Order: sequence, then C-alpha cells, then structure tokens
Amino acid sequence: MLEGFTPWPADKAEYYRQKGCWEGLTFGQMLEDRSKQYANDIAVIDYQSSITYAELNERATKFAAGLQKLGIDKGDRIVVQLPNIIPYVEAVFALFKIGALPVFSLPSHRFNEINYFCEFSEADAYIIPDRFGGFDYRTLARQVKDATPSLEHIIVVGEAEEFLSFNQVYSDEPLREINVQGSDVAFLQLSGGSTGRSKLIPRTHDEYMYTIKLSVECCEVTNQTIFLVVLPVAHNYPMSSPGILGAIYAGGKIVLSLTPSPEEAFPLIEKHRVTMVPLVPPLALHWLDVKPLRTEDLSSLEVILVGGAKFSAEAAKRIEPVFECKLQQVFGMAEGLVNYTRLDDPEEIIIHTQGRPMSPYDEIKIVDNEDNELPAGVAGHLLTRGPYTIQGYYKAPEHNIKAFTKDGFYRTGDIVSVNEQGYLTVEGRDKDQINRGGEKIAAEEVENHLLAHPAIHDAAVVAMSDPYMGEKSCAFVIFHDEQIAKRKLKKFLGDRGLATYKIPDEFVSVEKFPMTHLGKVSKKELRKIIEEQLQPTE
Ligand code: AMP
Ligand code: DBH
Repeated sequence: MLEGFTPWPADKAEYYRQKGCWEGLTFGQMLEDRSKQYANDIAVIDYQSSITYAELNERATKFAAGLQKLGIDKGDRIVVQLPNIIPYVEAVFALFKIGALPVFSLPSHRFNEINYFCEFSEADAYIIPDRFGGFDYRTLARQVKDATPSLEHIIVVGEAEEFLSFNQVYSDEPLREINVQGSDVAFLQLSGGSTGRSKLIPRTHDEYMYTIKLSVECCEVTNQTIFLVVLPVAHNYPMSSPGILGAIYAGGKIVLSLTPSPEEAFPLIEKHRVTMVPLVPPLALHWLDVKPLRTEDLSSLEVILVGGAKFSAEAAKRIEPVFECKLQQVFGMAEGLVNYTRLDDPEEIIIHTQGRPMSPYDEIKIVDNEDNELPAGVAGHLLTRGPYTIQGYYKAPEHNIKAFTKDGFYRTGDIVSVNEQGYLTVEGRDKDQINRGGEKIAAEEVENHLLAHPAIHDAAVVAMSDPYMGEKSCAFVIFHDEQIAKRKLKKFLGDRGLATYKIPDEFVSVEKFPMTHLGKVSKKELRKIIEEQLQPTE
C-alpha cells in the first residue's frame, strides 16, 4: 500500500463494496473496455489533431510500455504539468495502466509549487510541454532538477532540448503485466488548502470510478455527449464532474480548448457541436456578457455546468435565456463530496442552490463550532463522510487530526445550509483561504512568502469582494520602516516562484493589525477594512 495513504476502515470498505459502490474496476481497464466498444469513435480533439478510442488506448499502452522501460513502476509518482492537449490524456491513462501515480499540477504553477510536489511526493519523473502561454517549462524543469536531484526523468511534449521527448518514450515492447487493483491509489490530486502548503489528495480507482459513474448519471452523459474543456484539464472539476473521465466512461467525445476565451471556445462549440461545458463563475459571467456580441452558432449546447465557487442567483438566472441551454450547478471538492442540481429540478432549486450529494451513501452533517448538529435550514460547518470522500491527506498525519473528525468526517471548511429536500446552499467559508473565481489560495502560504521580504514585519492575506472574480486577494502588510511599492512586492513574489494567481491583487500598508479577543489577527476586521475602502466614495 502507498506510504502516507490513510486506508479506509475495513468495515466501511466492506460496506461500500457490498453496496456496489466500489466495483474493483481500474481506469486502465476502463479505457481498455471503451476502446473495444467505441474503437473508431473520436475520443479526444485538441488544437492540432484528433484521436479515436482505439488509438488513444494504443498510444497510452505504448507510452506505458515506454515508461516501464525507463524503470517507472507501480506506486511511483510522476508530476504531470500539461495544458489541454491530447498527450495529457495519453500520459494519464498510461500511468493508470502501470499503476504509477500522476501528481496533478496546473500550468500556472511555478518553481515554488512544482519543486514542492516533486520533493514531497518523491517523484521519479516530471512531464511538461516545451512552452505554453508564453512560458518555457524547460527552464522551470532545470531549476527543479537542480533542487531535487532524485527527479530522474523530465519528459517534454515538443522540443525537448537536453530532456527526453514525449514521442521518444512510446515503445512497441509489450506492456509488462502489472496487478493494479481497484483499491490501489490511482493518483494524487491537489487541494486548494488553507495551510502553508497545498495538501496532496490520494484517490483510489474504486472510489473515483464511483464518482465518475454517479456524475455520468447526474449529468446525463452518454456516448452522444460532446464535452468541451476550457478549464485546466488536470483540475478535479473538469477531470471528474463529470469531466473527461466521465466523457470517456460514457463513450462521448472530448474537445480540448487551450484557453477559456470565447474567441477560442465559441468557434470550437460551433464546429464540433459541443453539448456540455463546465465553467467557473467568472467565466460564466464573461461568456454571458460576450455571447450577444458574437455570431457563432452555439445551439448545440445542452448543459453549462457552473461550480468551483459560489455562482450568484442573478447570474444563474441569465444562463438559460442567454445560452438557451440548461444550467447545472456543481459544488464539489477534490477531497470527495460532489453535489449537483439535477437537470429536471425546478428552476428555483437550480438557481438558488448548489445541488445535493450524488450518492445515497454520502453522509452530511451541519454543525456549530462545537460540532453539535444544527437543525435543518440553519447554516453551519459542513462535515461529510461517504464512499468517495477521503479518509486523510497524503503524508499529513498532524493536519489530518484537524481536518477530520474522530469518526472520519471531513471538515470541508464550508458554511452551508441544507433545505428540506436535502439541497445545499453555500453560505460562506470558515477556512483561511481565498477563492479567486474557483482558484483556491491558502492565505498562510502567501503570508509566509511575504514574511521572507526583509522590509516586511508582518503580513495577513484576506479575500476582498470583486464583481467579476467573486473574490480577489488583499495583503495587509506591516513594514519595518520603509514602505515597498505594490509593483515591487508583486515582483518579489513572482521571483520566488509563486504561481501568478496567488500573488495578491491589492496591498494595504498598516501600522498594526486588529486583534480578536483571543489575541489572534482578526481577518474578519481586515476584510471589513478592505470592503470599506472598496466602497465607491460619493
Ligand atoms: P478543493 O478542496 O481545493 O478541491 O476546493 C473545493 C472547495 O471549493 C469547496 O470546499 C468549496 O469551498 C469551493 N467550491 C467548490 N464548488 C463550489 C460552489 N459551487 N459554490 C461554492 N463553493 C464551491
Ligand atoms: O472546486 C472544486 O474543487 C470542484 C468544483 C466542482 C471540484 O473538485 C469538483 C466539482 O469535483
């Protein structure tokens, strides 16, 4: 078993198996099956080419055989940082086939994040594009390689320079049979986190396959579905809710867009007759605004999913009339629990709630600060346990004590109310995090970087409201004496290799922080201060 993985209690595991939630199927086997059933159907289309199910399976098998030749084996970790391109799908299924674990990172991650993922997961390999979005990932790989010498292989899609080219990895040698089981960990996914460093989330084939199966049902995905991905494909949401894995599970077609801009995405919708697309709220708002100005025919769209951050009811109301398709809200987390509004729910539910859990075996508790359960309708902390919610983060025993109750409920950090029909409405958050339009930022991580600046005495990062992003981040800073300009602070953080989305949007210099009566920095007060400053002055 993977070291650092918290196993399921035996009785729970037995129960979920007996109830048919866990079926022992792996993602490698799933692709194998679908490649027979839908052999000549297109599985994935990207900006360059397209690939059928049979070809995808064949290429994934060859890539897997090549990885084995490099010495990559069951249980090894491989950091995957690729944009929305076909090689991403090949690489991930190749890893599933040999039981090696992709560690999913995002194209926006930089040295600070990637080096940590490689080091912490003791990765053997790192897969990158040559360039993407104006950034050269080979330069980043060199820095990471210097810092983490145990990283043996760097595999590059495109011009590999001194590294190994993706195309060179494919091997015609037969795949060595590996006994990958449903109960094995399939990959490590990232958590937005609320502490100094992102936590890694181990998910098994069994429980993740179950989320895919349920998502396919809730979103009514079929082999007629044409699923567009405009969000970073490695994120848990476009991967699994219902995501590319759901599309493949059902035998549908995936269209990968390199960016979420309407200039790229709308023509793809028209050309490929896309039926379903997952968005985060700021993108949904942007698409709503832009749609009337554009001429593409988007009439193939059946469902737009919106999740990752709270979607306002006002914006939610506009989806159906503007796009002439259904809205499906999704409230999920890489740790497990996923809630959807159902396609045939009344409008009231679809617009005002974030849906209800997928599985009848999901357990939900709404509690007060002392973990006492609250009556229906009263907002409180959301705790959850179930057949696809993890039992612990990877190699984080101390954090796990705080993040889970003794009886295995995950503390989501979300403040939620549940209505009589079991639908959840997200009312707020009780975690030290900024949700910047679906991208999660752990305040503490950014604060630690700011504290490394010699001119800074103390720093506190909080959310500030933004009409478009929902939230942006604001750093309150106490300087020793000399004040440093915002531009220089941003550059300082960028130079430290922090992903751009984590760099605060605003900086406010203060002489001291407001304190709670317990002597802690009052982030509530800080949020109030920035909100007041944001108010337009008459
Ligand atoms: P993570 O744990 O990093 O995967 O992020 C999951 C978190 O994203 C949840 O715990 C929520 O805080 C937030 N989230 C996801 N979907 C929604 C939604 N539809 N509305 C509000 N918050 C959401
Ligand atoms: O924000 C998320 O992490 C998320 C949102 C919607 C998610 O993981 C998911 C659906 O599966």
